[in-house]
Amino acid sequence: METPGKEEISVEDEAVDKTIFKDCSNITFYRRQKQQLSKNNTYRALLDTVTTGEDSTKFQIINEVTKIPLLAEVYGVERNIFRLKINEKTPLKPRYEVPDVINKLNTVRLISCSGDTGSLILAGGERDLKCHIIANPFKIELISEEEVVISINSLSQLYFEHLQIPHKHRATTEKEERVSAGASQLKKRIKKGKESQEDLGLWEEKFGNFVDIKANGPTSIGLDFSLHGFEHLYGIPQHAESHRLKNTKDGDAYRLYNLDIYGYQIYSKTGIYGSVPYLLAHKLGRTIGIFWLNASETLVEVNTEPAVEYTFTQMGPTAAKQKVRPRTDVCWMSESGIIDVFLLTGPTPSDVFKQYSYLTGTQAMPPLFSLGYHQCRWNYEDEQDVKAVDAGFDEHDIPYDVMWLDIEHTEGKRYFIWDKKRFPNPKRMQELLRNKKRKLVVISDPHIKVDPDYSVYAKAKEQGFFVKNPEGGDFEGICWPGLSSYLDFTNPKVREWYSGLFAFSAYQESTDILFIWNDMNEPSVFKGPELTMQKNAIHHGGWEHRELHNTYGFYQQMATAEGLTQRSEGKERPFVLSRSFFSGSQKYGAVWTGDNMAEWSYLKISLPMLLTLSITGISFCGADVGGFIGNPEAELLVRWYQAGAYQPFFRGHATMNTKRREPWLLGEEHTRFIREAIRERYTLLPYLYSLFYCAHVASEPVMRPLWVEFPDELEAFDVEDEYMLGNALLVHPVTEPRTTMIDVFLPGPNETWYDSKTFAHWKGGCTVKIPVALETIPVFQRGGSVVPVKTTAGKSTGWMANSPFGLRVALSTKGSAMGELYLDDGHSFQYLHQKQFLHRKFSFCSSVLTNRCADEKGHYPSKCVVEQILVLGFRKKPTSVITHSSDGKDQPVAFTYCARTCALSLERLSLDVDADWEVHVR
Ligand code: NBV
Repeated sequence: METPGKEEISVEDEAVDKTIFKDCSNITFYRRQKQQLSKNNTYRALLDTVTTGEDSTKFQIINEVTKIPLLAEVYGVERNIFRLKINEKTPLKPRYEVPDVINKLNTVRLISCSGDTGSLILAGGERDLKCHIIANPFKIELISEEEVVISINSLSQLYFEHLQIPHKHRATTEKEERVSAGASQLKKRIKKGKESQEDLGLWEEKFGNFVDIKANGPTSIGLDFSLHGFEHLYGIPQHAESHRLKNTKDGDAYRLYNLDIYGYQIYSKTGIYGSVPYLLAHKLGRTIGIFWLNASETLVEVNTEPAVEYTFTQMGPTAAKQKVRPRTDVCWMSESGIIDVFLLTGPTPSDVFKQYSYLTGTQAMPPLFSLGYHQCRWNYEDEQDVKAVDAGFDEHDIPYDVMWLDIEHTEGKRYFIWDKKRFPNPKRMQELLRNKKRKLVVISDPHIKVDPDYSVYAKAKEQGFFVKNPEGGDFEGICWPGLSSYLDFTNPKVREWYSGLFAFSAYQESTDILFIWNDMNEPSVFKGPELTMQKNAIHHGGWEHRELHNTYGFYQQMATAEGLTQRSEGKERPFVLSRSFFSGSQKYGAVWTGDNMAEWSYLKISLPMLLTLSITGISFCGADVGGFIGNPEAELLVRWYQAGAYQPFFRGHATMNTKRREPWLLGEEHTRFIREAIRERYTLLPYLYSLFYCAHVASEPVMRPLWVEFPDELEAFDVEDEYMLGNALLVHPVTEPRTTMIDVFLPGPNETWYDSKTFAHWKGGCTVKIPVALETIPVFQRGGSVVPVKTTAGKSTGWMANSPFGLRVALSTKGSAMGELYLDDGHSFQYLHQKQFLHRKFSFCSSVLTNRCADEKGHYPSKCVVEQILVLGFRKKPTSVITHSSDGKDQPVAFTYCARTCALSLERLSLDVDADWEVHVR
């Protein structure tokens, strides 16, 4: 088998070799900042340089030691967002500013009201928001309703390494002298601290056998933010860590550096696969966000000072008490670029979600099939294997939508070219799947085999489309195909060309049921430093890889999604799964949490990992069900399917050399439980699809931590072993072996919660003990909600288009409930361009359930009917139930009522889902 890379990195079922990856002590820009900042590091704002333009207010700030000025710009951005940019006033050459991530923004003119001498107040936005700039020492305070919410640089951690001319080319200028005065101070300090200049990596940095030669010298930046009253912070994926950010005081900072870490360690702050440099902070009454727009290696320190209460006894006969609010200090440090930071002022979680998606876009509306179950393995060996696995699902009556092919489907890891020995007739295989109304996803990695006879390589080479090495030749590294070059997706021309490779005419034997998976796009380079690309490789525009490393995968997914859209002339929605990601990746498809292990602890950590992705804009996320590495015991596999069934992206996957584990291979009983979990997923699809629509148009995450739905409830702020799917379902996956009882926290003292299977109900605001068997998935419906479902699961989503709906109505304490259904063709952009969609609203009030239009703009004729209605929490047995249609016809319907569970059930109804009607319960 032609996979030279595999022997070279260890693909054993063992965890990470730590010597390959850095921790903070090996990161020189971090060490430099720590050393320098421990000394006097004051900046002063020169308020006499203030100029106010249409878009922004500009002023200079000066370092008191080096006297080199920086230029600060403050922007008011629509939706109560502030943006602060700090760059060198006169850099030797432009510094990297992240392109292609931020949408076109409307700025809001800030009005300057004079502060006291030595300060300036800028006001703007719709609410009472002010930006207070204090000159000496330089500090900015963001004030809302007379209260300081965030202060910037109050800990004097502003740090800026100015571009310098390399020593060999130097002719000293005045500015140069000042820069070198700063540098020589640093050198003196280095000497004192017994660290050599080399160790601080100014122009060169060593790690293991790797040397990073820095043509631009040291370029790092940093800034601190104090969040007043906040002790709960979340965000900055991707780490295999708790949902709530931890203090980093005694350990490593959170690292944002996209890396391929096979079997990554859990409860670690090391960076894996993707980065979203954005965090949210929440306290009672307010949620805010900080988005640090930088694509170079980034570190984030978090330090919470808890609330304290001082008692002064010496002040008089009665003791005086003073409360000091908690505060969390966050320090962002990046290796390169400029300071470009957005402050999202909330005040509610949902405002912050909207503010962030205004900047970076919302979740793409996925094609419906992609919310079904995906069956993957490295690898399904050949066409026969695919056929057999596909048939296995039908034999065992388990729905599934998508078959996946990993790297072995290609000819020698030449993406876009089929291995004809294994897959002699890819079209025939796709036809088989199409006839079953199923899809195929194949992998396409960013490395391209160095082989002049491989047309993708030859064409890219000819056009200069590969990332370059510092000497000007094509960068070459080892990956699956052996020696490979890497497409430079940062170049728009490369993206355009790459997109074209997905055209049906270009991609031989591809059809419209084939979709794409981008893997290894951190990028993964087997013999590279930390298994990635050297930082001094050169991209389009002459930019070093270090400047944009964290966006490499983002660009590949962008180009792939564009390619899939274009091949249908803009008509069909793409589906692209990417391992690497950045802010804004949500616009291009789904992501997953990479190479996890088949262990209970990895099932458990998948919840906080997915919650963190979800609140940072990436709703379409999942973890490999079963765990990628190793062989899950049957119980773990069942539990993982049960959890995955209630998560946005639901794919079973396993690495090479693991035992086959298709859902029917672990004995009849386990097969039954997995079948039930997958079937439950399929019945829930109307609700899930509606949630994705809501993520797409209204920026609400699909999977939500409890604090998002219950922002006023302190007990909810730390919960990460359960979550809300939309606003109606609370899911508490079982993540421990041999569990017979679990504690479920049911939030909201004014809420009622219903067990979705037994219909037992509880008042919220307490923790309840729930007995669980292996078939139990603890899911609770919130009183006051209506969840639209399908009454049966089909073989795949394609078979369910016209199948009947059911409504699960769970009454609030007031006896009411509400819910929505979104429906469209499930695959095209007609919902957008032609408004071909149906958006209905169901409400139950005063014993009447109504179906009404929620958005008059949409039209989509549906043949579907609502066949079943279940009302939970209906206190007394009705005497009659009558349906009332819009043409005035009344019809009595049969019902059953269970007095023990207070469940009213209406069956065999035939109410058009797209029409107005009422159901009267008397
Ligand atoms: O393409 C092979 C695998 C893939 O199955 C997995 O999902 C990715 O995360 N890929 C990594 C490369 C090899 C990992 C050892």
